[in-house]
Amino acid sequence: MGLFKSTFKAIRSGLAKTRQALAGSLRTLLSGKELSDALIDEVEAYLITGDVGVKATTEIINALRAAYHDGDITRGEEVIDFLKEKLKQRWSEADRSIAIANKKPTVILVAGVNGVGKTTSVAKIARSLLDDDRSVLLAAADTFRAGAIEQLSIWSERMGLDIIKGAPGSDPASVAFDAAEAAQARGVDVLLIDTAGRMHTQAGLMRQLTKIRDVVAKKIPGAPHEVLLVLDATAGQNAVNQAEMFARAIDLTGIFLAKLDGTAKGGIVLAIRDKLGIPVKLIGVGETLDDVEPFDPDSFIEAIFTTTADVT
Ligand SMILES: Nc1nc2c(ncn2[C@@H]2O[C@H](COP(=O)(O)OP(=O)(O)OP(=O)(O)O)[C@@H](O)[C@H]2O)c(=O)[nH]1
Ligand SMILES: [Mg+2]
Repeated sequence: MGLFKSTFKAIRSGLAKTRQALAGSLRTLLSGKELSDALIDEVEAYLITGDVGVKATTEIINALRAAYHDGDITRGEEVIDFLKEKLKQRWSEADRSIAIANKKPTVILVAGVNGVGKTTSVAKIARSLLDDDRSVLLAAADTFRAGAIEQLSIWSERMGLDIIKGAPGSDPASVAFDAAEAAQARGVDVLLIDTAGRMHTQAGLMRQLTKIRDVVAKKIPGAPHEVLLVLDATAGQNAVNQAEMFARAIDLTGIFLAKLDGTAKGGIVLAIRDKLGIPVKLIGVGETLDDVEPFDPDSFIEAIFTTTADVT
């Protein structure tokens, strides 16, 4: 289902830093050269720098070396296409779309560490849903950080959306409960719940998150239909560690990888794919509401390996 529209151009511009670091450097390294073991070593170093992850890099480099020794690849230029193909092969057809419940409302719970981009991502998802002609209700269940309710309220005003909020310091689970009730009563299509930033080490806050989930599930059978973990792509391997920890506390259905535009570490998507069984569903490529894209592996890989010269 084409819930969110993907444009190759937007992904391309959002991934400019990763592209420069990976494809740009690789092309400079490889062009006009005979392939050699030494050159393959250098390709390996670039993949590691791009945060593609050790597992994926090792497997791909072994395959490249084998192809080179078999005489299937002899020129540096051929390596880029080989890498693209191998990287694309690493993704299964796992469902990356946002789950929409048969019976309204669909509930999407958004969680993550402090400052990763949760609130902005909630607003972006709301925008995309509105563009898709779905009605949306927001829940400001971050009652913890001063200013958080206000921040989501500003987004809601800009989009003309209703928002359910509690008093600062109030129980976020009760805000979530009120919001679930309101979403049902008003017959909205999707309820989006923003939560406070928390570290996996903060046991009390992690329990609060599962409590939010539980009250919503009690009110709306089958909810939350999505539990999205927002990760900050600039955090590199740290983001992978965060995801592992969160997954232990709460069942995650997908990852929203924010701030891909701000990093050369776009290869982190691959590391996430290898380490966790959780699909990256959406990517954030900037600070405005439109800067969200569904994650599509093929477009993603094309975007990081396509230089300006290839685009007409
Ligand atoms: N460049 C870029 N910046 C982003 C993106 N997503 C969020 N940001 C910025 O990251 C900063 C933090 O975003 P928030 O949405 O407030 O993050 P949060 O996770 O809700 O933060 P807390 O509620 O304090 O835990 C803001 O300055 C956002 O504009 C993105 O995809 N790209
Ligand atoms: Mg927030």
